[in-house]
Amino acid sequence: MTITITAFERSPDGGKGLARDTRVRWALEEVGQPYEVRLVSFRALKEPGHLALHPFGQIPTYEQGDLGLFETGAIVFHIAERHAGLLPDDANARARAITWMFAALSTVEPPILELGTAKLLERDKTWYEERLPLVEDRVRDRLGQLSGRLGDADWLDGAFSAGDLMMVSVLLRLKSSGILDEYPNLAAYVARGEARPAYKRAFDAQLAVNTSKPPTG
Ligand code: GTB
Repeated sequence: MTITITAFERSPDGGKGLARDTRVRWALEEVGQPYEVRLVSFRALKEPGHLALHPFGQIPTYEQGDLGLFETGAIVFHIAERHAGLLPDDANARARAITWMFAALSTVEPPILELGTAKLLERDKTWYEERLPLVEDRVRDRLGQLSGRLGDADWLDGAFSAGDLMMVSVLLRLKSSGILDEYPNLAAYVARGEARPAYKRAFDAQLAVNTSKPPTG
């Protein structure tokens, strides 16, 4: 049965791969599953057709047969559970890999999103300059802890897993901030993720969408 995901018709990042369809594309590439992409405009995201699939009117979504999913955590977990390549066979190692997926989304991503929101939406506030270092330090707190845990390992827990896929995807958002480079082992970890052939295919696929001729109408 065909897998169809949704992505922005035009991502605001112009194809830097930061919109969350990239992590779903990456997971599908890692497990070797072909997929189709339905491109959605910002207007269509909030229309009933899309809201029936995604209650919050966002991308990405995942459809296969009569299954419809939203939330990248749930989507990547579903892909990893059904196809070999993203979760270890050993039950305890599998549970730990899933733990890292949750850690990426619940513990590491929130301060990174907060930093992005501050820079995007709060620059004109009188308190912006005062608040920004506090927000940056909350990101540094998490990166320091993560860096300590990763140490000089290639991946978070043995072989590359869905936990790494999610953690690298979350950290990629920091690349332009310079903060990631304060943690050389994390910068190298992200670079290892980006060097994976499956990531490159996913990145190129979203780039092609965002650099093609603008949609008409
Ligand atoms: N928790 C959800 C998940 O993990 O699936 C979050 C999904 C989400 O935030 N989707 C965003 C969306 O659809 C796109 S990825 N937003 C439209 C809306 O809410 O109306 C977030 C995103 C967008 C753009 C960039 N960028 O251009 O740099 C980066 C990330």
